[in-house]
Amino acid sequence: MRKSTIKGLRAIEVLDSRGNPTVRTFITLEDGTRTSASVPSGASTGEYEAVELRDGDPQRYGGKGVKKACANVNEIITPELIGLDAAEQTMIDRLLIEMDGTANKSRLGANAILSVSMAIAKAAALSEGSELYRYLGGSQAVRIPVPCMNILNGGEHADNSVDFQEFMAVPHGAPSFGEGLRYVAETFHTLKKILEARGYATSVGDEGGFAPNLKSNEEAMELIIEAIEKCGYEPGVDISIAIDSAATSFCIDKKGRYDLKWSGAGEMSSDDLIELAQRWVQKYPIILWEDPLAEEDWEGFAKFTKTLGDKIEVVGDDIFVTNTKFIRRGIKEHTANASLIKLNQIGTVTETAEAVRLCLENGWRAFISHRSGETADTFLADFAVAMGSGHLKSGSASRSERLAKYNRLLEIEADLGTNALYCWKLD
Ligand code: 2PG
Ligand code: MG
Repeated sequence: MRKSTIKGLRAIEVLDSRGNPTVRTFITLEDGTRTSASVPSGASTGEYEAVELRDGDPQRYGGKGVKKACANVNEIITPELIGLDAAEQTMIDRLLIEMDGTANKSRLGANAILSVSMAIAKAAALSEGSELYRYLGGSQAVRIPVPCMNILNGGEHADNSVDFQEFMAVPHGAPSFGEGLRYVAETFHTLKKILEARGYATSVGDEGGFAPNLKSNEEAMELIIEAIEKCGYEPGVDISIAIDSAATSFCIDKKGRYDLKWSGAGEMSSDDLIELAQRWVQKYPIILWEDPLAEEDWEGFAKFTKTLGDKIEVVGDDIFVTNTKFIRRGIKEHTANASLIKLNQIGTVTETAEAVRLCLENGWRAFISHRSGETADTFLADFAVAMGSGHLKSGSASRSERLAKYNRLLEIEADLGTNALYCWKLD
């Protein structure tokens, strides 16, 4: 029997950063290795994401309990996995997919499956005495991602007047990850002072960014640029801005009509939003724009990419849901030039890695992402380094579940020493 043979698995219901139930799975190997993995949960979810199994019992957590998903790990998955070698990640992930048997993991639940898939990877790395990033990525795993720090929140992640969900500070001009993190953490603190001075609230949204009631979406850009400059950094050189519109959350219908309801700016078409983006890209140091249009607006998305794709990174999140089927279509139709990558949108480590590879092999970028509902699990940080995708978003410089990932990246950078690579461009 190999020392990394799976001896036991056990899932329990724990709470995420929003106080909603999620799945944590503990794993034990023959050699005594013991670890656990917890899955995150989104708010602005894509329609075709793998299914997060919730109990639907109104008596518990408003129906959001995950007892069934835990029972699926404990009663259905565990008996099949005991005795298998945790080092066989791909084989075990394939088995999990087969056991579920549905296209969207709705039988066992993607939350159940992913917690097991992640726990297996963590345990195998520990058993081997390897750091997780190295176990998953091999000796090539030396690229630390540029931290895209979401310092201002809107849309469904906040209770304010800003339509676009995330405004991120991107320290691509920094010499190292640690310095980059410092640049954007300082920007975050300076932004707080600017907001205070203008009488705006400095409470934070789900991902730890500020969530003030601004007069317009554009004011968010102005304030961030002011913060960058006040810190002594040059916008566009040291720090640029990335936006996640999360446009599915303000799309009215499948005809490409949108309602900027939070700011009260009113209805807009895909073309109007593309024009707005063109103006903003000309005026502001924007480096990346995620979900500028809704998940069903493939045509608008392609038009957006045709207009701005040579200037900025255009990322599809809800539209691709980390699913190679949709990413493949996107590559063929020039829908975007990058995909967001979220482990729980697809449900296994192997499939997520496949989605990243598909992007990179086709000249696309892959933007590794947390969810708005998170736990202290730092799997994501190691995964980002293993995949060498060059950038990651894990929220702001507040809320420990966000900083846990950034802090883990500091650890990895220290571990890699002079081998660590930090660069926005992949070539
Ligand atoms: C997004 C994510 C993470 P959520 O839209 O990119 O920032 O949000 O987890 O709510 O889908
Ligand atoms: Mg998004």
